[in-house]
Amino acid sequence: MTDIPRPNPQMLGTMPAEISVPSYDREAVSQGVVHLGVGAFHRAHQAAAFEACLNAGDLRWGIVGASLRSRGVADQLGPQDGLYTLCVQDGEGAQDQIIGAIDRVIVAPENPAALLDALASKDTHIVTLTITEKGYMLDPATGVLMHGHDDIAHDRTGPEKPRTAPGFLAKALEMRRACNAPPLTILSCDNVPANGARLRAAVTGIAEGWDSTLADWIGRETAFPQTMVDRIVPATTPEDIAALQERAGYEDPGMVKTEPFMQWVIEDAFAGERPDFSHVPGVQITRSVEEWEKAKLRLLNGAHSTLAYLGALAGIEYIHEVVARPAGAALVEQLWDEAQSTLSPPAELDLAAYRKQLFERFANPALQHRTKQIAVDGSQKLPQRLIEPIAEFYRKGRAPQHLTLGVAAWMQWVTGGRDDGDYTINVDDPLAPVFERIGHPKATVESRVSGLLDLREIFPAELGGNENFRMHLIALVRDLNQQGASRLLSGN
Ligand code: CS2
Repeated sequence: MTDIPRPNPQMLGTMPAEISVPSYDREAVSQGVVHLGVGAFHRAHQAAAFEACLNAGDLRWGIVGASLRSRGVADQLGPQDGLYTLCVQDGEGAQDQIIGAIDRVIVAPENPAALLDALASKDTHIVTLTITEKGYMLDPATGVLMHGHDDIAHDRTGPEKPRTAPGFLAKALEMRRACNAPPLTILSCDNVPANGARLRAAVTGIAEGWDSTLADWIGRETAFPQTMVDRIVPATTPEDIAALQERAGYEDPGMVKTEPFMQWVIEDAFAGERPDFSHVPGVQITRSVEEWEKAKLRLLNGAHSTLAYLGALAGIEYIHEVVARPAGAALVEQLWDEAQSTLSPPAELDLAAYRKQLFERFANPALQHRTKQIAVDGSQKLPQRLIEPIAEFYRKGRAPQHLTLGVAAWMQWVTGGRDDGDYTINVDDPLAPVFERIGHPKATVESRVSGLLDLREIFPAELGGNENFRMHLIALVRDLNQQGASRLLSGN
């Protein structure tokens, strides 16, 4: 039996033509980018955009990746010299590309000094982040830094070994000031509203605890443009790795699978050197990102969360299966009608075409995007996806039906205990212990709904204390509790 090879630099010259490989000399690349949170999303999104710049001959944009928690990605990519396969899957087949942009992966808890050095290096011009909503250490409803959190309290002492992304950035900026490094652009690439401004607030919130002149210097010298990122990237499964091995002849545990669609809208507010993104499909540089972001969060992510909670409660494994049901498809359109009425889209964004394309993306059967994957971390996601548009409805004296159903499904998921098939629900969320208390075995629907509405980190007072909203949710959660979510999705 011969050993199955892993991706490696020697194999790049002999790849079959169907698999594209880096067209540049990897040895000649300098690392202009440091990325925090080198998970699947980064590898399918920003890394693919920087790879396009490298393939176009601009060799400043190699990436140093960092994991802030586990060493999983370092273990996958280390033996592969940073190489991995991006598999773009539509209903028809897969398009495989070996990406060479990632030079190495640093595991921050094991080697914080290496990460600080990379962030402070004069070659580094751009830092990108995909650390998920909870990585910002901000109160989800208000965006204020969580001063009470142990890791923030630790990082505010100015330690040599920070623990959080804002802590690493503040420390590295202090080092850059000391060595006169060129201005840095820090691009938050998470689905967080006003992500640039929020990250700036988190980083300066830490720095000003040590030295107020540092916070001022960061304000002057560092750019935190707002961005909107979009690409559906389901978790890679052992079956995906086996299928790639079957067609390509190598084993790549670092592979990522995604859809053809990709969008990255970046505010035109860089501080120093930047790549020429004009030739990279899907990347747009624009003066204002806000309305793009709102449209994406409320249409794509709002529908995603609603379908995920209802689907997961009903025991439906994948998003494409939820929208394949006529009742699931109808629900998406009704929810979009409500969400769309809260938007003021930019002139270039044709919402009818956007919705049509989005529906096709949800329906892509090749992606196998798990409802339970999207159901993770709802406390961090719901405010911007569903709760803000609902609050806007109530401010105008109207009560939205379908957006509220999304919140009710989440409430049932986090405090109902069991799904329609009577399986125990495993809630994955930073607030899971709080949800467990609220959803204790003797809790009534009323007490569950009221307990959740009292959480000010999720519901602003104007909604949490709104009696009409509470009654509406109680009716919806009671229905889900008694009749199940399957009934809603089967249309009976
Ligand atoms: C999803 C997003 O898991 C989730 O919460 O809604 O990751 C979604 O797939 C991306 O935002 C698409 O760009």
